[in-house]
Amino acid sequence: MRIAIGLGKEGAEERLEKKGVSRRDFLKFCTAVAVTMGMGPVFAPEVARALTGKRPSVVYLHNAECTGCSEALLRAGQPFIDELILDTISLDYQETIMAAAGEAAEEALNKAVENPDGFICLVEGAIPTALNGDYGYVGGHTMLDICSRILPKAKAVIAYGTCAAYGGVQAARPNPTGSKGVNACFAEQGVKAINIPGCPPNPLNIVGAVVACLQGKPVKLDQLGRPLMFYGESVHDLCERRKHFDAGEFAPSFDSEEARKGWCLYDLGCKGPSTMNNCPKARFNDTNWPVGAGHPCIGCSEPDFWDDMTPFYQN
Ligand code: FSX
Ligand code: SF4
Ligand code: F3S
Repeated sequence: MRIAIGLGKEGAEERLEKKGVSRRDFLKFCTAVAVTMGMGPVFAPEVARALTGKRPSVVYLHNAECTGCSEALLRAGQPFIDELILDTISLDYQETIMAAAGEAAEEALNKAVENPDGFICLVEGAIPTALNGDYGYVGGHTMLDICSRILPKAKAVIAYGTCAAYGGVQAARPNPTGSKGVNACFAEQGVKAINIPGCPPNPLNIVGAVVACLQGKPVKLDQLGRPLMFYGESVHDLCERRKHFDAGEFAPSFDSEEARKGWCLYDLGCKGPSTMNNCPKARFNDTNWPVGAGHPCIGCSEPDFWDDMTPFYQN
């Protein structure tokens, strides 16, 4: 059966095919996004339409971080996720991957921000606020200044990664750089970012959030600004080892027969019970997730996890 996905008059389907993304692969990816968004596979055509309609202007800002979030997105298993993101949105500014440098890059940023149709801003990394932002510069401007100039003008702001959402490793005690997440920094300027935490987050969650923005649908958030469609359940409640937890079967060591048999990793430090995320369902690269691979959850999508969830291998 041929499913009408209505890829629009702009020829997005052709553009993707030229880059080696078949219609079938694209639809499979849209199905995974729709399922992750909790809408079910039948909504794949709707996701496809959102991703291939009018190309929205996107500005992607980097702050204090390891850039693992970008890597997770660009190295995702689906060979086309980068094509999809880079081709079907108009990524007007991205410091890590853009060809432009120096003044040309600055100009690209200014132009994108003045786009009369507006722009979506993705933010990666925490914002160093101590010493008036002196701990982090891009192109001669502090990250603090850049974000406070750009974010209030965006149609939507998405804080991608635990660092952008809550400060992450940069904000770990004693936090000499005064690093903070986007909402902690800019709420007073009217910024209300959607948080997609994880260190790094699952790319399906960021694509799902972008799709929701493109569809203009209200995104229901929890008290920590995370979309309930991705962060509404705990890792523990979704975990495939949960039956062993309930039966009191705990692996005594990483290299034990019990660990291999799928027993619960709680005694080895697993923080799944206090972590809200969909990792067991939305596996990374459609392959696996930490606990599935035999490593305890370290709570990487929770605020202050470097302080509150450590030591990682004890409970
Ligand atoms: Fe943070 Fe992203 Fe962890 Fe790294 O940039 S969420 S340190 S994976 O890369 O911000
Ligand atoms: Fe919960 Fe972790 Fe045990 Fe899974 S391995 S059931 S997340 S404590
Ligand atoms: Fe992070 Fe735990 Fe998922 S460590 S990737 S929230 S399983």
